[in-house]
Amino acid sequence: MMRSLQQSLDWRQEQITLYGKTHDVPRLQAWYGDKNAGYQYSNLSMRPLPWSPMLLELKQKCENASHCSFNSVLANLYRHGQDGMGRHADNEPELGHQPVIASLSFGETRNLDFYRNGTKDKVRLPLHHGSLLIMSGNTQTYWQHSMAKTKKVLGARINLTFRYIHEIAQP
Ligand SMILES: O=C(O)CCC(=O)C(=O)O
Ligand SMILES: [Mn+2]
Repeated sequence: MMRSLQQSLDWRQEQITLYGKTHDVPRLQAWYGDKNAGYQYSNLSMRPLPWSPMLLELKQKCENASHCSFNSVLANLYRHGQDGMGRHADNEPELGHQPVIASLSFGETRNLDFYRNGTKDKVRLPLHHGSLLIMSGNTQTYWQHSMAKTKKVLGARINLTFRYIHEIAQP
């Protein structure tokens, strides 16, 4: 599964602009989903790639396990220990109130750290090959999460986060 996702997904290097400087994000990403599960940012519309049979099969398994339905998946490829993800909450308006996010991990075990807003509380979850993490309820309201980089020499990890993207009214 790991090999086949690594070879078959359409991995892209996204960039981010911070304080006027453009950087590569420290991982590769791919976004798949239903045609109407896109975002609209002013005059820019972002469309997911169409589902592959393997992603649809994994989506079905996550739906069965979570009793929720999903219309898109954001895939992350952490190539080595120097790839990671900064602290954030998945709280975009398109995800709606109390979103359910089903997160599948493959390959190298990496730690997902959760930080309780306004406190020093931190919970470290090692995410092993084949594990399913379901974030739901108030997780995105009261917690942020991040995947720290590490100097350890590590192999690749793939993470699939299945989400339901709502169509939102445009201003
Ligand atoms: O790689 C992970 O386990 C976390 C990914 C994540 O937080 C995200 O895609 O929003
Ligand atoms: Mn996240």
